[in-house]
Amino acid sequence: MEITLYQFPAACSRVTMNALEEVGCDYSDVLVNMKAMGQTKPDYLAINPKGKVPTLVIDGTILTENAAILWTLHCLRPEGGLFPPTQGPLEDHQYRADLAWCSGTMHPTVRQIRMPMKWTTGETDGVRAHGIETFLGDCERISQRLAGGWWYGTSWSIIDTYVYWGYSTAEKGGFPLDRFPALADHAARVRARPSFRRVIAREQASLDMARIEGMVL
Ligand SMILES: N[C@@H](CCC(=O)N[C@@H](CS)C(=O)NCC(=O)O)C(=O)O
Repeated sequence: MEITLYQFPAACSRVTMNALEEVGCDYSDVLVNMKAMGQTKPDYLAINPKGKVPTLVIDGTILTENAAILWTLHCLRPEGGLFPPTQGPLEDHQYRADLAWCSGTMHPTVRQIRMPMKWTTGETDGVRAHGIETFLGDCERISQRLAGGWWYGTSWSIIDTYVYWGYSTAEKGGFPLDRFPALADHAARVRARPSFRRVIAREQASLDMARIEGMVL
């Protein structure tokens, strides 16, 4: 399989890259320079007309939407460990519901906090404050959910990286993550995973290469 990931370091494409690293796929990655609005340029819109990362291209088939991409990777490599093994579609439903929650509910709330200007043509303080209030409740529930160690108890899943991406991005937008010690502990364990370390190294390498090529980031 020929796989290409269109990504921007620290964006939600980080979750897709972690999934690729975890299942052990060979892939190339292309940096979409979101600092220069590269996601809105015609060459990228020709690949993903929605103008978002991630985009994953597998043997010429274009996949968008993190939740759908992650589920597809799980279906392609069920032994890859993105989700714990289950008995069938009814049990699997919870995994799809959790992916849908991450992308459809958590992600927009996080963006309200980190990029409030995308949510209003007016002042941003109220938008961010509302996002923080919503996410405080989410982080209570995420903390409870992690009581067994990981989102699904004793074994890591890609949902752990997804919620990690959510709360770590919110923190960059001023969210008081220090109120949630369980998340600090979880964050350290997500970051310690070899697959995640490879993601950080690979994102950094893509930034270094882009700068060498003269891209302003
Ligand atoms: N629904 C999409 C959202 C992806 C998304 O919002 N990606 C952000 C980066 S985290 C992006 O590309 N933002 C660019 C923009 O909004 O202009 C998904 O879940 O994949």
